[in-house]
Amino acid sequence: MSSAIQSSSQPTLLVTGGAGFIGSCFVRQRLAQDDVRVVVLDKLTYAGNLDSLAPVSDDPNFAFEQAGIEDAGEVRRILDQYQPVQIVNFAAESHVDRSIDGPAEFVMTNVLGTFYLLEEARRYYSERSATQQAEFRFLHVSTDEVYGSLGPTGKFTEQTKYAPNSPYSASKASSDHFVRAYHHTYGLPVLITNCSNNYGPYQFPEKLIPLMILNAIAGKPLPLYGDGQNVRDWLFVEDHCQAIWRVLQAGEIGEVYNIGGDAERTNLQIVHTICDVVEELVPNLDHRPRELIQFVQDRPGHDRRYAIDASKIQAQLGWQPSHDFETALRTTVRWYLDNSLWTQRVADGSYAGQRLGIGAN
Ligand code: NAD
Ligand code: TDX
Repeated sequence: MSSAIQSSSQPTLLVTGGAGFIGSCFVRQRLAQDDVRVVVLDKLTYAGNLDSLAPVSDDPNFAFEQAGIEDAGEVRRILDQYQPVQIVNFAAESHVDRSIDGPAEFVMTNVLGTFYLLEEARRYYSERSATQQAEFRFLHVSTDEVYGSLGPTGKFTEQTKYAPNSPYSASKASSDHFVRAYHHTYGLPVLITNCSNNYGPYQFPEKLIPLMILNAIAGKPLPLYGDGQNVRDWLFVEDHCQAIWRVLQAGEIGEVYNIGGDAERTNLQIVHTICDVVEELVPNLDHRPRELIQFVQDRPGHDRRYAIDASKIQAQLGWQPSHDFETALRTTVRWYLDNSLWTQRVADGSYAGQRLGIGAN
């Protein structure tokens, strides 16, 4: 699927991890809404799927390159070949439970991979003209999990000190620090976004919401870790991608922006809502989804609560989420009902819905 984009005056974005859940949404959104060209650089791990880019695969403004961000030679070739004006780094190992079972991959991609990508971005930037340098941005997509766990009150702000608790969040925290350092030390024009939990179409079904949707439809157990009272702050993936685009266009170089949708829910509330929506949307179910809920062994080091204070991006960049949680969750359930082929194709490898994160594999 590698193809050369024809030269033109349209700006080219390099999107790493663009075959994953959030990255593919960003790519589909940009090609639908903006006059840009997009090159996706993705290693196609278990979480990366070209099926998620199928809606844009014939778009002449789209190109795909299979490579790892840690592969400096390939990154260099791709930068030199496509000459992007900006880089958005979504590429990462993203699942907390997998980071408990096997942290090494998280260090390799999230820490070392980001480092090599930054090195190549620094070289590329240094070879740009002054006009190109003025436009260049390296936007690093990160997570609220770097801030650790909250008690019953309070929210994460951009000033909250880093306190990562899982190998995943420690690796993301490390990558954030490298990105920051490349700005302060080398003058690379970087931006960092820290977002709360995303949900929506095309999410790999190891994560809470798609796993529960698919199991509720199939009549399989709905495993809630611990007491089900852990809280996450949920944001529809399309709102996250619009926020990233806004930061890329108007964010102040070197700044951090927290992104969140003000939609705190306990995991039990989420699963109850999913059960009720599935029951409503699927006629003639032969089971009651709520009866499938099982409380299972807790995740080791399970963060209790996340909540984002998004007032900075709202006040300074005018971004607001445009989807409310219950409506967008329904849209998501409907999408999984209508796209069972996507689910079969992405999960036909080693992952078949089994419990991860307790060394049971
Ligand atoms: P995902 O796991 O669905 O996708 C990750 C993508 O990165 C996949 O396409 C995969 O093939 C690719 N990839 C993995 N290792 C790579 C490597 N070494 N080189 C190149 N590509 C590689 O993840 P996601 O949920 O879309 O998350 C995207 C980014 O957003 C991540 O950086 C994650 O930390 C961050 N984030 C995610 C959430 C969330 O709720 N999912 C919330 C906040 C931030
Ligand atoms: O089967 C499950 N049962 C369960 O109770 C799963 C998969 C999860 N959970 C709980 C654990 C969490 O409290 O649900 C909550 C959400 O779990 P995940 O979907 O694994 O997400 P989380 O650990 O919160 O991390 C997510 O949000 C931040 C993404 O995976 C990260 O990439 C992102 O940075």
